[in-house]
Amino acid sequence: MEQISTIVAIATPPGAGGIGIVRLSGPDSPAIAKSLSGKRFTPRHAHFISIHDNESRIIDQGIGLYFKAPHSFTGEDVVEIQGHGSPVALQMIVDRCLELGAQLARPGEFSERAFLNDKLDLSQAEAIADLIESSTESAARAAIRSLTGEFSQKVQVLIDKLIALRVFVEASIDFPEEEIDFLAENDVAGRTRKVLEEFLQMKKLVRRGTLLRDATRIVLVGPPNAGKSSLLNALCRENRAIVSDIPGTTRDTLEHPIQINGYPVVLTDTAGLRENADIIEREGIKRARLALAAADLALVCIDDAASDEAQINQIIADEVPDGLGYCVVLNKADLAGKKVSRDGNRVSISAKSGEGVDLLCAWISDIVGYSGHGQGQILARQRHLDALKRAESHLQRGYDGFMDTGAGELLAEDLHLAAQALGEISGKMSADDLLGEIFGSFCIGK
Ligand SMILES: Nc1nc2c(ncn2[C@@H]2O[C@H](COP(=O)(O)OP(=O)(O)OP(=O)(O)O)[C@@H](O)[C@H]2O)c(=O)[nH]1
Ligand SMILES: [Mg+2]
Repeated sequence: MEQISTIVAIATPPGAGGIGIVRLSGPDSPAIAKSLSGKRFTPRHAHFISIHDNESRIIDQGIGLYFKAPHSFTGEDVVEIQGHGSPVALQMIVDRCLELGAQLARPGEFSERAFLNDKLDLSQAEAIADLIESSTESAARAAIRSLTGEFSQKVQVLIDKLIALRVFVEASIDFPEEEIDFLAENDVAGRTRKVLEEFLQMKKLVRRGTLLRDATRIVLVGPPNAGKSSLLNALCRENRAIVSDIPGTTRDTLEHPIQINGYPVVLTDTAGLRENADIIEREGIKRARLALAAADLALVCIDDAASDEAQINQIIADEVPDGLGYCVVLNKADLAGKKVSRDGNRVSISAKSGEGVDLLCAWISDIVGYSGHGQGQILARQRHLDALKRAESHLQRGYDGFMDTGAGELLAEDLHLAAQALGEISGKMSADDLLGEIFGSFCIGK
């Protein structure tokens, strides 16, 4: 059997702080703690300790804690040394632990061990990383829900339904004559359809969950002087970009993160698009188009007092990449003598006064799927959505085949594959390389 190593890392963020924590996990943790401090740690007791180097000189003083296996984060013997938050002293403690036989932890190795010891499933481990990195309150709340297992439970319910359906389908293959009523074909089809509907709901939830994690990139484009920079300022509620009545004011692209309904968004202001620009502006326009190519959504900003329908259509045809969602922001409603309003993907506003900006935010929320209350919202990753989609396509294929041929065998196999794909979310059926990929993206000490 492979010997389990004892790992060590600084668990607190880099830099100086009031307290810094060195974390050890593995069978040698208590012995290393004893060598460091000269004390034998009692589980779940706070010990005041002096930490010594190999020549018995004091490196630091602090608190030592011992969490005996399996009652620890990783499920192994864990020791935490809370020293003063001096990066140098913390590194000396780590070095001393290495001398005493510990190994430096890889990024995410503590969480990986927690997963391998069944302390967390995969989506919970990911939720820890997401909680630490969350940029909005909604994301943090959703991460906590995923962390406490709400997401895993929902996935498990679906897996259980797939398994129950498979048992039912296989029974109908094995006993086609005996219980013909109970195992009527319609029943199999009806039940499969029901599960497919539940996949739809789950997909919505998970898609919203991925949006919470990854900011939506919204790019503001349009002719010079249309009011793009004014709109950026209105959306961020601060004077971020230079505004002037000279066309061609903005050259560089300018990014600013904001929240809409608690969801993270990154806005990008760009140079006004026009022919006959000077060399610097041309570079700006090139950058605007690059930003647009990487955007999730475009706000096409138009001066409503100075443009006609043909010009609006022209700029959309010329500049908005195929398939990219966009909103025509008819700006300067005050000058055009119009009321602020929202009609389809056209929103009439006045960026200068801020009137109508709420209508635009509502449009963005609706399009991107931010609307609806955050209750029950979980945090999810693209990986989860991919697994869900794969599971759904197995189920759909099985259903279509069953409707065509009435053959339960293929449906049963597809149900099995669907459950397996879903199992990747919690990691109960994941390949090793997938695990390495996921935990490798964590930071050290986690
Ligand atoms: N009356 C009125 N003026 C506006 C409105 N929005 C912007 N402006 C004015 O229009 C002018 C251009 O605004 P900017 O925000 O700099 O326009 P821009 O699209 O960023 O321009 P470039 O950076 O040159 O491409 C400024 O004088 C703004 O004060 C509005 O809603 N109403
Ligand atoms: Mg500008």
